[in-house]
Amino acid sequence: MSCNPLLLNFSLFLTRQAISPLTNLGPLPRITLVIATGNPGKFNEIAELLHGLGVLLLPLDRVGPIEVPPESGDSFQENARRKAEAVAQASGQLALADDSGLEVDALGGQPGIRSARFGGPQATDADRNRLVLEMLRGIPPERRTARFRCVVAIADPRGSIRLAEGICEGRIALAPRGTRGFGYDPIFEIPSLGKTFAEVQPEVKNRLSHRAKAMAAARVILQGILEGRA
Ligand code: ITT
Repeated sequence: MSCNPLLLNFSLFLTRQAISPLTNLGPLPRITLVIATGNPGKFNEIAELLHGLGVLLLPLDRVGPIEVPPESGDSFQENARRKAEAVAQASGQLALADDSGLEVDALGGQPGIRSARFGGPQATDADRNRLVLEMLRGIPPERRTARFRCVVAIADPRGSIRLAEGICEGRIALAPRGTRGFGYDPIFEIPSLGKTFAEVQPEVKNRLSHRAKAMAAARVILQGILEGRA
């Protein structure tokens, strides 16, 4: 039995728009986006920052084993682009990758693009925080300026790539404080709040952070894709 493609398209359109009478669930998301990160802290923040956009988010481990290339580029842009492209190619889906890190002025911008590997492959977040504090020993608060930088890449399996960037200025605390967040959050202080990112509620970090700024621009890009403009 053949099916009229116009009817099929129309019923798909209805399925996507309507509330399901069977389950009472709302409209189906119109696009699927693979979040190309192995870092659960990042995934949770990205999911929160894309809330309400109507996009189905797939964690990397739900699209099968995909080899993400090593971060061997010499910029956040390059690394984000490589991760997103590799995942879009391997999954056949739109993919979003985030490459981010901490730049400490008194350390000449370190750890920078090596943020995830700072202190060696076995180092934990706590080890990396201790290392940064150790390297800044004796440096007064006014010279402990730093920023988080985040570059988000959105790759289409057909090869198009879009980038967005966000920066959050702050300074390195004298000791770790707080238990929320991940990575360098316990030592990254927002001067206007007098608190580290690990001391504030997730909503506050998601309003001020480098990732929040990059994802605000990424939302506009995704909105364009949803509306067929990009
Ligand atoms: P993926 O590459 O799988 O996404 P990753 O942790 O290796 O995960 P990056 O290479 O981008 O990610 O490294 C970024 C590192 O910078 C991350 O491991 C943290 O240590 C730190 N970082 C980035 N954003 C942060 C944030 O919002 N709060 C605290 N630390 C952050």
